[in-house]
Amino acid sequence: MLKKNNNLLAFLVLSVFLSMFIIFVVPTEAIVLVDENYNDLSNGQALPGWTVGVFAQNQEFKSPSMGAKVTTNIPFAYRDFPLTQGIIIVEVWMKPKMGSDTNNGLRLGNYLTGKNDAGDYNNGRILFWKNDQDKWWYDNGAGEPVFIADYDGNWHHFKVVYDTSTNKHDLYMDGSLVKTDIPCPVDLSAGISAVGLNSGRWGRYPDTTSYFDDLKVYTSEITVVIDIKPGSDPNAINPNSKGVTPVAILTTPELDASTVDPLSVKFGPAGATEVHKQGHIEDVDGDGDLDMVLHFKTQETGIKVGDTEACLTGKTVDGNDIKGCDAVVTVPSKGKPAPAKQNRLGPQGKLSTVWGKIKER
Ligand SMILES: [Ca+2]
Ligand SMILES: [Ca+2]
Ligand SMILES: [Ca+2]
Ligand SMILES: [Ca+2]
Repeated sequence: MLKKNNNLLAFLVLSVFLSMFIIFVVPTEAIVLVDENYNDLSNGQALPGWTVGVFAQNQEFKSPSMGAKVTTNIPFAYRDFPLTQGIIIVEVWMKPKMGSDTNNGLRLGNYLTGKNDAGDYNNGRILFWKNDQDKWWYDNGAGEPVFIADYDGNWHHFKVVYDTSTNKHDLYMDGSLVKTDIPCPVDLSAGISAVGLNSGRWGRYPDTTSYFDDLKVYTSEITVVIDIKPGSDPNAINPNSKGVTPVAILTTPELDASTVDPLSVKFGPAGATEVHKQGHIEDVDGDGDLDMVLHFKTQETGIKVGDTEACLTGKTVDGNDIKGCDAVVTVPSKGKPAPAKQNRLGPQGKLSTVWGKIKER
């Protein structure tokens, strides 16, 4: 009986873990800069790799059975990583202390101009926070707070998708987009090298206690497997056709195709968009999972006679960039595939894009 209960417990724990993993999976080929769940630390232990004011704790956690707490207001507690340019994604679960004595926010920055007297990076900025009125805010880039939501005292998931080439970021809360292209008042175009958290209002360290868990920092990269003209191989395309070309985005361990935003997808060198303004969800390759089929007007794709590959780009609903390519064989208007142009990639092409670039210190 005891063994049975243990098995049940293990199953429940595993189920909770897997459900979280599925919802907020890090793309497998991303460059991971920080990936911390604190599960293997001991209660009260100072977090390795951080400045002062953050500790492992077993009271509140999002992944079993340990989380972390931040107990410093000024300066923030910082976790450094290699200076990185490109698309940098930060994900974290946060559970701030309720009430008027606690602000709890997340800051990004770099070491390039050092730290101020208080110990915060000069070249850094708080991007969002819970304030002393128990409301969530983000900075509009001009130093003005913009209301996101009331704070209910529960755990919330935040995701920042920062593009150092534009110095803007997209912000997501609990998987929903809050705002795209939020400018940053400090210039982080040279790269980001630190994430910081704070908790409190009045004091320097130590101040009040807020909780966090499952902190991840990584660069954007999702490999998408697409199948141009599903079921056909080679993928013969007549660039002069007035018809449509179907393209399937296949579900893989790295991607649930149903999470792709069909309106964000562009196909071919000219970036054709979906004819029906929607994705069609079906198991197009018969492997038991649901894929997304999109249709593009062939003449809008920009595919030219002689092209041997066509690519698709887009975004998932929670903001990750996707890209995938597949082989094509163009046919002249009269009909047959041009000879000797084999589809060397087979029916399903594969290509990934690395957005991040790591600089050595
Ligand atoms: Ca944890
Ligand atoms: Ca095909
Ligand atoms: Ca599949
Ligand atoms: Ca499938």
